[in-house]
Amino acid sequence: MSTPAVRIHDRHSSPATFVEEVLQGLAACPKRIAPKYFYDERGSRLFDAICELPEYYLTRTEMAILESCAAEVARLAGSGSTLIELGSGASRKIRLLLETLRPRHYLGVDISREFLIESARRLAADYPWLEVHAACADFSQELEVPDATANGRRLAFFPGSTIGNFEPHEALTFLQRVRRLVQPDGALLIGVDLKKDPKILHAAYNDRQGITAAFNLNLFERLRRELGAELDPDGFRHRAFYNTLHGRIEMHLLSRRAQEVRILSRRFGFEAGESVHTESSYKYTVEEFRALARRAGLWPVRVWRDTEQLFSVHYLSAARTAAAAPGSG
Ligand code: AVJ
Repeated sequence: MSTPAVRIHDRHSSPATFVEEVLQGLAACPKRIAPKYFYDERGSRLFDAICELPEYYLTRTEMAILESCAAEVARLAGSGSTLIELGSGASRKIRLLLETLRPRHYLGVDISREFLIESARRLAADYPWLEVHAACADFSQELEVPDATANGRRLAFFPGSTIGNFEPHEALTFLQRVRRLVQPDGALLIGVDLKKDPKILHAAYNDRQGITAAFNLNLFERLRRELGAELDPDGFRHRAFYNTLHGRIEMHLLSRRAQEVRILSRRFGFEAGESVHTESSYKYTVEEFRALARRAGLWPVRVWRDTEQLFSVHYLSAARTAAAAPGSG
């Protein structure tokens, strides 16, 4: 059997950026590295394993919601559209929508190139009627669609509560960018984790099997593998907690002792207990998120939640529609 056709479109995000950001982030106070760098191939696989964890309710809850709202999304979006999945990863969630939605084009956008292409190939093999495109891009930059998909109404899909990784002002910028990407008649379907009992949140980011810890620590493994960093991974441990004031989970790599890390002849001193902030995962109430979306010019049309109110999926329209009138959804 021939390899299914996937059209690949590369964007920026050169390896130089990784080095530069790491050196800059470790020189900063407090130290930090952006969570987008978790997702090399090993990191992407570890993240897939996280999604299967009993404590990590996000993935299965969102998938159940998507299953139950697919028909309504199809009705709102119409068929023959261009479906743009942002941060597509393993592209499992999109499968819940494809049969019902019947888009003409699918465009997967992700920073992890090999992983992206592999999943796009599988999609193309499983949905022969679909035109599959893959764009390797860092969506903290301006988003564009390849010319081949330029026609047709656009529905962006941003699942997994990845929006939570952005600081609120960055989330606003990102939503504005998505609005430019999908307009004039497009929409965004987005998964957003909800504020809830911190105990549930804490467990989700401190799983008993230590997969989240391995995922977090893989960032330092990457520094060793890719940048030749001199760094003792056993000298650091995973730390995750809910910051109530900011409404976010924070992940850190915590130094167990005073030590030094060397990368390309630069030295970074750590005190015992000092950490590198590797991720923030913001949680929103439905109203908080709607307010943010409106500020970006995206109009809340519908929201779906699970019965336990753990997770939300919002359908936001770039144009004010009858369905988006105040009080609906
Ligand atoms: C992919 C950003 C949604 O914040 O829950 C999972 C990443 N980090 N476990 C999240 C993650 C630790 C995840 N997001």
